[in-house]
Amino acid sequence: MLDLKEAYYWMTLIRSFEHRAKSLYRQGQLQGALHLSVGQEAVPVGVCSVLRDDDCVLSTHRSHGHYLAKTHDVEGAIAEMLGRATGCSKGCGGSMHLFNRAKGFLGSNGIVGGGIPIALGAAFAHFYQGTDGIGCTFFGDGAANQGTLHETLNLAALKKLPFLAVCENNGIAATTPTPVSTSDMERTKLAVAYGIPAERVDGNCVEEVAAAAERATAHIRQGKGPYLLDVRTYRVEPHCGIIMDNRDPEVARMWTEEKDALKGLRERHPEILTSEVTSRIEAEVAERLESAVAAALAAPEPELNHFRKTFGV
Ligand SMILES: Cc1ncc(C[n+]2csc(CCOP(=O)(O)OP(=O)(O)O)c2C)c(N)n1
Repeated sequence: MLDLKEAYYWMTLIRSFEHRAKSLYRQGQLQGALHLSVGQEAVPVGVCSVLRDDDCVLSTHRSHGHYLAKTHDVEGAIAEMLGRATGCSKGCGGSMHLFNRAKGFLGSNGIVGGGIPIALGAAFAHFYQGTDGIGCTFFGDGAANQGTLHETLNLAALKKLPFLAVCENNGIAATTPTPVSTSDMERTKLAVAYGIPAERVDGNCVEEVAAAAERATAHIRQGKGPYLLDVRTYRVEPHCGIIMDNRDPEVARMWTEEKDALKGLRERHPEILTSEVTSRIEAEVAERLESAVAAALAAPEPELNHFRKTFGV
């Protein structure tokens, strides 16, 4: 059963984290590419609410929300993005290379579709070890056109592997709207082709995402094989900080105002998420985030020796 206050906390934290990362980027404190997931917070929070530490998650280039929802490691994430030795990848990875083995986060990935077969490997590991753990991958609708997804779904179905595929279907890949690149928007059909059960989910409703993820993980943990979720959502920010697109302003307004995930959650549960409760959560989030940023900025950069040992140079 989804804890609504907990879900509100993490969705608020992810959104604030993204806004803070954007301001650090603009100040020149944060190096490299920055892919923000503002608007999509309900997807990782809903899915990860039913995952355990021993379940493995593989992510994408747009990974901050996935990392935070799976690990709750705010401090390690911001330090990593600021290139500090205290970061979750020791400051050597940055935004697209977050990693936390203890919490089952086996990496962000700058290669579109790159995390999908790695999650299959994690599913194989659980299968061989005889556990009821899961290999889960998030991927975009653009990545769903990569051959790697089809190869992975085939093998996962063939071997009945504990594999959960979560398509974050935000309707656009970089600046290309999905209908321009994709013959059929209905991603559940990809799974049906391999005999894998699949559901289409409202990705801006965290309760719906969590309920679908609960059905999926129950199926997988019973040894019945893989499951796919086609989660419909909307990316509010441009693809990579600066790359603008020509999306319909009316559609953008609908998603950001009417269908906003945080606003919807508040409105559906006014008796639990009272203004007192949400204000307290927002204050706690702001305080935690600012102290994480301050600690990261005060932390040392990785030593050159560490790079030498890691990369052999
Ligand atoms: C194999 C590969 N091809 C192209 C790119 C360039 N690229 C980076 S993000 C992106 C769009 C991905 O879209 P989608 O999978 O829908 O994810 P979203 O950005 O919407 O989260 C592209 C084409 C890449 N990083 N890797």
